[in-house]
Amino acid sequence: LFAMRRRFLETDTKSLLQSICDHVELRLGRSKWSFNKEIAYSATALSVRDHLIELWNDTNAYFHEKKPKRLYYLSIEFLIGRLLRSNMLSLAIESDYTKALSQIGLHMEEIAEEELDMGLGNGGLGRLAACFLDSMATLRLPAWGYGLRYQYGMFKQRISKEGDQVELPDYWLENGCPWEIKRLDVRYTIRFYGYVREEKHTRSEIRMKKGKVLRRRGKGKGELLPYTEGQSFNENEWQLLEMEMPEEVEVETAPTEYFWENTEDIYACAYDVPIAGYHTLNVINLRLWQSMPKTEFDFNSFNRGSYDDAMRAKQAAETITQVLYPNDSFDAGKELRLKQQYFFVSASLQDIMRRFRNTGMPIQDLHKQCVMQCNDTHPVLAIPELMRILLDEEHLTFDEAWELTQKCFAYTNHTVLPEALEKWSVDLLGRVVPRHLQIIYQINWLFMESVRDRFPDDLADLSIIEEHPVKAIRMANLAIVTSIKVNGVAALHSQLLKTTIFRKFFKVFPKKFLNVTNGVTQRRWLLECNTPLSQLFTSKVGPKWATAYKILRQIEPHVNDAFISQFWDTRRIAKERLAALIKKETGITLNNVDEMLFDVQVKRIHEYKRQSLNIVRAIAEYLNLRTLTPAQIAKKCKKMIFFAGKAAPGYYMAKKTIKLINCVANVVNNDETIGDALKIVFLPNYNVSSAQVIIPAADIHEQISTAGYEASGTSCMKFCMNGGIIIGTWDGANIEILEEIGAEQTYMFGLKTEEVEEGRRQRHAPNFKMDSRLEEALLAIEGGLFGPKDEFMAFVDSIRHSDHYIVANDFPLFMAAHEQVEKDWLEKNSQGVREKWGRRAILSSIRMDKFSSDRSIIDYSEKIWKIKPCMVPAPI
Ligand code: DL6
Repeated sequence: LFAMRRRFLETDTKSLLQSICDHVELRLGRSKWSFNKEIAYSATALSVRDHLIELWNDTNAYFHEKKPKRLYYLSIEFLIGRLLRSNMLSLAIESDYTKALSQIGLHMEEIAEEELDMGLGNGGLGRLAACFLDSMATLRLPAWGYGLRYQYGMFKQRISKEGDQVELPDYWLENGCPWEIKRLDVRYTIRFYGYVREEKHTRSEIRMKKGKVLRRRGKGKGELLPYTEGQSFNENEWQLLEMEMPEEVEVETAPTEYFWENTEDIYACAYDVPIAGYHTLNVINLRLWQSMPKTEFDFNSFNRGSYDDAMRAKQAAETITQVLYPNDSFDAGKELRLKQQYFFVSASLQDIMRRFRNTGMPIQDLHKQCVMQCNDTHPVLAIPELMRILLDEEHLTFDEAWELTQKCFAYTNHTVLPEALEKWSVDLLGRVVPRHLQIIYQINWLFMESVRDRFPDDLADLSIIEEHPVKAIRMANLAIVTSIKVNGVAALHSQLLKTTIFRKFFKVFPKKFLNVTNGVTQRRWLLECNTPLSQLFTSKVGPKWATAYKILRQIEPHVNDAFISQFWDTRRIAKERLAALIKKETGITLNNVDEMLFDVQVKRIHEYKRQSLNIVRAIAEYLNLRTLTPAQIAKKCKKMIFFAGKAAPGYYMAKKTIKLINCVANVVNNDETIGDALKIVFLPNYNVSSAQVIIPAADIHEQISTAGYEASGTSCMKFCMNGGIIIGTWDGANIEILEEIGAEQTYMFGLKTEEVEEGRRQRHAPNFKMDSRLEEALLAIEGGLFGPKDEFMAFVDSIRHSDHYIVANDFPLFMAAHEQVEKDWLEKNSQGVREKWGRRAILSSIRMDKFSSDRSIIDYSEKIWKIKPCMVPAPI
């Protein structure tokens, strides 16, 4: 069908050139006779977008007609990266455009480099969301993504001369974004603050009611007095009677109505980004919301000449989606962050409800038409927002609304770190969205009633409201109570949810919890980022693995010497590409990359991810090299230890770790006595685009978090797909990767999750002996070898004293694993080829089918969303 549809697209060179030049001239207003690469990129992207829009419209129309149950993926972050090449690959038009551009002297690779990353996410869950959209479109699922259009994405990271991280704003819209379509016709009012006015609908009625009265005996006989239970009276004077008496009562004529009033209102405006499925006609939508003022400015102030005042409200409205919060754990108490979250869910739900109402189906069928997946707790205000809509707009009773809402949401947890579990103070939430606070209280009351008898001892932990130290709403509790299903993102993580942070909920809802192991799209993370390796694979088993990863397993019988040599050729290309990037960004030269082991750790800088362990290991290796003779050094394995990643701007220890890495690199790279035996590189500004260059070049990759702390990890999957050998702890998805690719393809080390507590105890026992190489590394830092020791005191202390992440326990095991790595790297066959290593790298890659996001999305669809593909047919 795709091939059929392709015939309708004009992709001959002449048409493509015409289209590009038209965009240069008519859309971008430049001369088609002379334009720079930036304009060439924009025009090419707009031309590709023309193809997309056609398919995107067809897809939307088809979904509208067929009315399938739809999945809405709610994520406050989407870390998309670049789109030009991935869209061209999906539409199978890359070679056509490459040819067309070459006719006017332009190289596709250079043009593609002009694209600024769409960096609307921090890392983990945002990049996962982007991979998931790719798979949803490719699997032809009736799904949409909803997110925020931050004007400033993830900050740009620079490294100062002193080695510190410097954060610069990322204005990714600098040259406009050709992929998005501004939808002037789609906008909603979003309300904040104000108060809730209750309107009770009652009338007074006189009703006869049986009651007790006192009637006087004797003198004044017959006088009546009301009697209250237990009241004493003189029985000689009064007689107690039961009789029918009139009573004035308030009768409810209609349910109480709640009016959220005196609110501050702004608009949410939609920007749509078409997401192409791979070789299919389905193109789905990512709808991003941007905040706008409802009135451009305050005329009264303007007329009075107070221009600042006139603009204030406009600026306040625009601030909401101005900038992405650069934290991957929770931003406690930030009012603007709460407003972002509510803005996001309110706009998305209004849009979803409008679409649902257009189907004409009764509101009771809402769950048959839509299911919403909350990517972490950031979108969980969608729950009280849907309740508000059902109660205050659809006029359902609370019970009806609650029953329906519980059928519409599912929740994914991405971390067991307690500091990342969102809580909003009742004060703040009640001020920003007062109606929602009322609803949350009522939900909690119903929930508490339902568990009070069965779990009397657990009520305080189960409650959605936390009482101490301040009254706060626990967003994860609200999500779990409401959701159809709650999932973790790797087998170990899902198990830990049930046994640690959510164990009380697991007792209440044992069937709600399940695992869906993460995955990544092989289209971006192999096909697009590693053309030589992809072509090698395709040459053996054809191209279908791009949508059916399992096919790559058929390569196994072809893995002979010749194939392994070809694999190393692809690796050399990737390493040269990375070496060129390193040279450009840091000035560091890497020689003879073929011989050099590329040892890579890229991810957010975080104590639990233990870049600390890796840098003290690098120092230990350096100190050892300094004790060797030149002849001994010449025999050693040459290696580059490579780091990249951003630290949250307020995360002191993470920023010190970056500084230490840079300072160590500076000393090591300039030490002529060790020659090329060791290079240390910190590449600034890690993002999706640089990841696409780094990942294919890694010989080994470090996945070394403290066991039990990394929910899943996804870079481990991308590296393995590209034939990188994993060195890792028994954590997150590492464990499942080992099960799939075989232990021989991995270097696993370190304490297991269940050993960590005991490890900590031993670590702090008086007889704990720190490994002498670690001791020397710490002494070298303290002695000022890498710069003023005061700079790194906190870093050293964290390992010497608290060592919460058990660096000292795992250090000797890590060193031993690396000794084995070096030994294996030096092993070559009689033809001088790293045959064994090459075989292991290839097996790693071709056995990774479980970690394709296609598998993850199929799991979600079948186990949680209960949605089916809705494939757009070819035009007749
Ligand atoms: O599930 C995606 C990704 C996991 O692979 C990582 O292990 C996990 O750290 C990351 N978490 C986040 C932020 N967590 N919170 N909140 O991105 O999710």
